Amino acid sequence: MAAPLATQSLDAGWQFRLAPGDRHAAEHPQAAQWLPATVPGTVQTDLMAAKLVADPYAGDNEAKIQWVGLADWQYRSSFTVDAATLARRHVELVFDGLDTFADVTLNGHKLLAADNMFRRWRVPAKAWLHAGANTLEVTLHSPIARLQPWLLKQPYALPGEFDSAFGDEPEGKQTANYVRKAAYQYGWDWGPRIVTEGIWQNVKLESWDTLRLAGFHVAQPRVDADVAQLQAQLHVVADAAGKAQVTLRWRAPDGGTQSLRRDVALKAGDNEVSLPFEIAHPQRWWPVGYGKPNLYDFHVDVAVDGKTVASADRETGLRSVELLREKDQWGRSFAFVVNGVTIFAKGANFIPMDSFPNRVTPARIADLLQSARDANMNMLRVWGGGYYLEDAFYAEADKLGLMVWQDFMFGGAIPPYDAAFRDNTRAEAIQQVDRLRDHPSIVLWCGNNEVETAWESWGTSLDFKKAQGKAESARVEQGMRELFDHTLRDVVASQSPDVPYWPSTPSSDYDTKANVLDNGDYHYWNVWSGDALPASAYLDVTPRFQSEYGLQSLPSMATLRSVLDPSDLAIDSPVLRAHQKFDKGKGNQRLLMYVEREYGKPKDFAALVYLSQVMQAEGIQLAAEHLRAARPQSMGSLYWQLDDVWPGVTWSSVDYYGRWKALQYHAKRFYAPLRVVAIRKDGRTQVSLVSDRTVPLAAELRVRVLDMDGKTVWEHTQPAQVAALASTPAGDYTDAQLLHGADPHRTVAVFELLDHGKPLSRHLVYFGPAKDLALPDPDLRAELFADGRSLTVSAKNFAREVWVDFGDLDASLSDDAFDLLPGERVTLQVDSKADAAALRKALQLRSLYGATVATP
Ligand code: BMA
Repeated sequence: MAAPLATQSLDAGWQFRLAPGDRHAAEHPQAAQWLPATVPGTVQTDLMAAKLVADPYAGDNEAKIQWVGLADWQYRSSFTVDAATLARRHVELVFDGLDTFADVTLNGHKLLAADNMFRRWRVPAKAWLHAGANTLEVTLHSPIARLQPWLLKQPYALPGEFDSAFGDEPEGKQTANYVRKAAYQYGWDWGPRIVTEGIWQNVKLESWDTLRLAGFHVAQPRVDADVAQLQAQLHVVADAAGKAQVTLRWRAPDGGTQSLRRDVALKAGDNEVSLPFEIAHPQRWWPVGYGKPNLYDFHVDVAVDGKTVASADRETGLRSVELLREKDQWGRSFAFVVNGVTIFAKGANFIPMDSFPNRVTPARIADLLQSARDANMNMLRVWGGGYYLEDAFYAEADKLGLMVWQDFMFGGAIPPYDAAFRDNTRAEAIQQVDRLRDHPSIVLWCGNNEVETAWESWGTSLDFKKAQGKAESARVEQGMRELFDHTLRDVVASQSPDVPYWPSTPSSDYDTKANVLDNGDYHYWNVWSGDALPASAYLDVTPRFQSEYGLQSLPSMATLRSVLDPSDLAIDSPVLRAHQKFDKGKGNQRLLMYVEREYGKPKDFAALVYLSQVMQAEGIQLAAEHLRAARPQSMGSLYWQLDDVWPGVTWSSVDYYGRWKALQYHAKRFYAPLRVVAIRKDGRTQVSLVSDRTVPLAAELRVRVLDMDGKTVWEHTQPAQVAALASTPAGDYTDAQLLHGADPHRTVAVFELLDHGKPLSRHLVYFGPAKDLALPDPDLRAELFADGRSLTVSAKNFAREVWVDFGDLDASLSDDAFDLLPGERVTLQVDSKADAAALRKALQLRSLYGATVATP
């Protein structure tokens, strides 16, 4: 009479209101009445839907939603249970995620007190259920209000991240350190403070009799070209001791199928069942650029007495991953090796795509990851101040061949050292690693973001050590060591031993202090933050792997207009300032400084938007190419940051709506598998041919020096051997050698990599900062083809950073933010819902010429 596990979704029919007695009822009486709730969801999004709070992304509304995260909320739902369900031996209530401090009662009986946003909760419910209507209630406590009275009584508060801008927490007394909840929601330097509460994942009732399949994993202890030695690992919870038959079937990427069957003996309770097997000549998963991202489909059935009672599916890719930590002439390396190939990691850091995780749809994820892939990235780092992402993210990364560096969720705050906090984190880590470990895209588990370096060097930690003394500081430090060097490392070693662990970013894995150039990974912030050095300072650092560095820019006018009134479109307007979180809103002045220092004074606000993106794109390009050219000393470039949490002024290259900034187009070129890099420093230009291809290429290098009006000063072509997986030096020129006496302000050097005459990659070099160049009027022209699907752009004279857009009409272009040599014409593909007439009307063209007031 064995029947399979039955699942009853409890996502429907929820209502919510302010918890009875909450002090916010006086000011928000409507929120004290029962309102429809969306599960999975948040209180904030439901209040928006009920029109009781305004969109916090618009104008300066962020301030007006703060009360929500300071209030306690109550959810309730009524659901029906039938007699058949109640007749099952086990009925369990499962919350895939509660945000965060939640008391759950079923028909008035207290079932659960949850305290970790990142955990799944499963509780036996049969004893409290009855046939017919049942009532489930969830009370959510404001995480700030819950912890603050306790924290204010403590001898100290641990060093935290960003102080609240809204006065709800005293400076330096941050509750966020003490709770397992997404840190960015407390406000970050690129996003608003919106402390969500709610039932943020699915709720269900699961009923079963003989056994439940609690886990299914395909471990890959050894994968190479000849063989994959695998282990199907099943976690079976059995009602009683007995026998079961396990059948494993799989479909290879080429469609071939295989299966194996095994009888197993189960004891009552938890059983770990392991089935070793091999696949000869596996069709391995490769990161993009190195082969196909092949995926196998695995399916398992567990049967009792010939009847299947539990099944599960896993899609996974077979690959080996190693973190290369070799001692060499530069110190100790940090490089990813996948299937034996040492890979230069090219990509960016990923932050949560929304303040409200429930608004992040698989379609938005797919679009964003496609943008990353289209920009020739091969790695994204899921930053530790957010949340462990939805399955769709990793599934999409698997499919696209994007590697994922996965942080555990610690954003930079110093964690408490008590054992209960550590146990809570361990439970979270086991669940999350178990959920994600079959994704071949995940190539690194990393303990935290910047906790090590925060403790070693941030002002707040240095002050803490002074104030609290040696003994207490040693206790705090030991707690972190325990958590990041042992607890999380051990979880990865037991749950995902095929993937490397790294305790923090940046780190040297405790060889030395964190954030050093010669060992481990490195975050470089002395450009933009720190001393606000010009982008040229990127050339002065050559770490083993640069996992963070960034420059801000404004998002497009269309994006700004979506949240700002026309009168707010000024760099110093209070509302634009509310959308700039760096240095308590002072970031807009920093941005202006970076633009003016390099390019001059923008002619108007629209020109500033454009110039800020050009500044960001050219600056990051310099750093990324410097790192690529420095291979193998450097083996990675992940700039800060790929995406946005809201329409704000930030370091992103793709904005909240998915619109590409100039940087994303530049990335597509500077991360291309074959790239000619020409870097000019102190009057010398060094040329490197960078290749991520696994085979060498016999090509040509053409050097042309052009007058900006079109005259060729000189030109030279030579054969060039582009070595595989390498950066090959290909020239070293003084300015005098390039210029041949030409005017440095009106001359540009063009370096091109040619394959049988066809340009594969091109790099321009200028002989001075942008603001000193005497750019000619390029006489730009654009013509849209009748079908509105392609566009030609041409320039009579040299044009730098040509930017084509269609105002508020959305259109993706095959290229943008490009240079045109004198007389050059390019054809771009246009993808838009708008028709040709509308596009033609909205078309705008700009370039550096005329963008500043100083240009003639
Ligand atoms: C880093 C990150 C983030 C931060 C970014 C920009 O150090 O780890 O915490 O948002 O810089 O300042």
